[in-house]
Amino acid sequence: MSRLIVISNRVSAPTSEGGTGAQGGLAVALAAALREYRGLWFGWSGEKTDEFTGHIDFQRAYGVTTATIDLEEQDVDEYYNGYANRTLWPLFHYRIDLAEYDRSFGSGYERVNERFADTVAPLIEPDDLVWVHDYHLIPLGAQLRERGLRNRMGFFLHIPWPPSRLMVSLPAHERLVLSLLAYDVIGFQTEEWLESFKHYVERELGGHCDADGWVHVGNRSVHAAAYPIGIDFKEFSEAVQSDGARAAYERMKKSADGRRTIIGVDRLDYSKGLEERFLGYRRFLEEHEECLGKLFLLQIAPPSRGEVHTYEIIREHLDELSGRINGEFAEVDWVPIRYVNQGYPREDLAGFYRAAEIALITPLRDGMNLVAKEYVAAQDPEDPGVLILSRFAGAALQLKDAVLVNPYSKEEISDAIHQALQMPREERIRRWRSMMDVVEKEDVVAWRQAFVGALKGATPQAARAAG
Ligand code: ADQ
Repeated sequence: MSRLIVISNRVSAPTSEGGTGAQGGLAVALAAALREYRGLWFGWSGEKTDEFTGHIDFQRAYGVTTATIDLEEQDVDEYYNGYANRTLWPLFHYRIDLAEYDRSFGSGYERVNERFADTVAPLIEPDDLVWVHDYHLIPLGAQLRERGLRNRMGFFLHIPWPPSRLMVSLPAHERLVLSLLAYDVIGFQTEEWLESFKHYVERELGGHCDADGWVHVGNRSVHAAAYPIGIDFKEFSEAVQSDGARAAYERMKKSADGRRTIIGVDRLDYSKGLEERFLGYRRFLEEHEECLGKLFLLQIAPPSRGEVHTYEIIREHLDELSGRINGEFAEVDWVPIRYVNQGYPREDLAGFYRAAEIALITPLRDGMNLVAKEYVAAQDPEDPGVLILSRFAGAALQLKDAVLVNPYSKEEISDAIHQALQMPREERIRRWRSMMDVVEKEDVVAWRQAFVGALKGATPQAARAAG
């Protein structure tokens, strides 16, 4: 049987056999796949070294082998903080106003992808399936092919694919997209991002896309499809039933003291629409004086990517805005926003979700958004809460019974909160059941099986067959 080689920017070694503790569902799902296929997970250790040596640190934990390399400071600055997070991340989230095009970022990105290719290539055997993850490693497949690898290779993009009109603002965009065609399978979160990709291929590369999901450019043919990622439903359901979750639920209910809770959980990132969310919530408070003192917004937002300046700015803005709103509306015994900048174990999150009558998840653009699915999975079937979800999150295409909003509109956010507060129990149950059905069936296990299945089944590229 083929082994599975997973390659991603960062590697998350399992911390237990099946469950996760603080780990995310993706790490658990990939670990399960690696156990099944006796595979290897390769990536950056997160550590810096004075000089890149190509030394690989192998570790084995709970049936999974991980292999990590350290990167030089300049690599981290140009590849990770630079091209990945200051160029591609904003561009792919439609924020060309924030995207920085610096030549050194582009060359650092190429260099680190080559370093990945040089170090991982000798570990790959001819029958192995190779699965590369996310925007940090787009050219890796092409670089592995240059080193003679003929394996089946797939790439999955966790974030949106931007419209062609935005994509062309990236210097050397053709080169980047052409490098993707070295893979056999390219996966996107939703049909929407897939459509944007196909549009680019037809318009900018002169390729054509057939009805069976094949994209043809020159003599290359690649299978491109949508594989919406889900949560690890089984693991998360167990977390919901755990003692930890129950304690977190009690803690929240006690501190809410009869007030209704609106919850938001996001990495502190401009794509998550936190500022717009706070403004929408403020509009609600202005329009519904009768609700003052009777509800609060619990926003959990741990800082991310602290070395990137834009993230310092958004943090300052949110500190200021939440302070201003609290100053405007708070009473001696009530604050409207509880703004918490830290991460929590998954069991705690599960309890917090269950204790909240409303989830307000309003990214301006999001590949999928797993928090929305976790919220649904954590609800009490007899008395579920209401999910308010941005129509610009990939998850909105699956969770059609959420209250969908335009996250840029204060009025829509305000109206949605009002609607959620008034929603009769029968309607909440009906909406929740239909969403729960999707969250349960289209979970992370189904996602990886679909992707790996496609990778196994993809006919080898014409280019390789010819070579
Ligand atoms: P993210 O942008 O990180 O992921 P998301 O899908 O919401 O967004 O996943 C976040 C994960 O982190 C969730 O599992 C959540 O529980 C956890 N998390 C967030 N805040 C936390 C906190 N304070 N404490 C503990 N855990 C916290 C990227 C893309 C998404 C895509 C995923 C998976 O941007 O669109 O859904 O990858 O493909």
